[in-house]
Amino acid sequence: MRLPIVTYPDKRLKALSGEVTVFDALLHELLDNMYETMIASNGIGLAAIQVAQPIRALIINLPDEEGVQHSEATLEVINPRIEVVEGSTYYQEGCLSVPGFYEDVERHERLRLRYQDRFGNELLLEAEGLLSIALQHEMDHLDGKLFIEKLSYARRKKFEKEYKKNQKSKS
Ligand code: Y12
Ligand code: CO
Repeated sequence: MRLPIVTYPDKRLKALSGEVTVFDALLHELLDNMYETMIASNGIGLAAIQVAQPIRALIINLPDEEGVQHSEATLEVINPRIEVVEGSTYYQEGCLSVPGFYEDVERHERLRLRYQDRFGNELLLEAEGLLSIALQHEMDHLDGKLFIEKLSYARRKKFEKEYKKNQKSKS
């Protein structure tokens, strides 16, 4: 089932999401619905809070070299903890909760992550490139942070101007 996406400036996006303690069918249904919602919206990453569920769960599905997203390539990340970070990189980010706005954001280039899968199994992941960036973007959602909060003062003003302009053109 496709779920409604919570968009800026909805206050729910500022919530600190709570640890997942129960790895049951309800969690699996939420993850499946998040996947359907993300793919239907042309997304590559989604955190549970973006569909109004304040739990520490996120999914990522990066396209292959031909730009195709395969369902079996979906990474489901529950209760992530970053252990080690290295380097710095910039990438033009977008977010399904901030539609129509893209901006360069600085992130760690590589990271090591401990997390759990949908069954509660503990896993370790070393990530770099786009996967590392996507993980950091989605993990920020778990702490109530949006990528626009990482922008410089000037770029944040640019965002606010564009946002107001878009709102006006809708009314
Ligand atoms: C690198 C940077 C950011 C991430 C986080 C995941 N972000 C997304 O999946 C964003 C997707 C997105 C899709 C949109 O829809 C279309 O392009 C059709 C969109 O909508 C508009 O711009 C109107 C906005 C964002 C992962 C890795
Ligand atoms: Co986002």
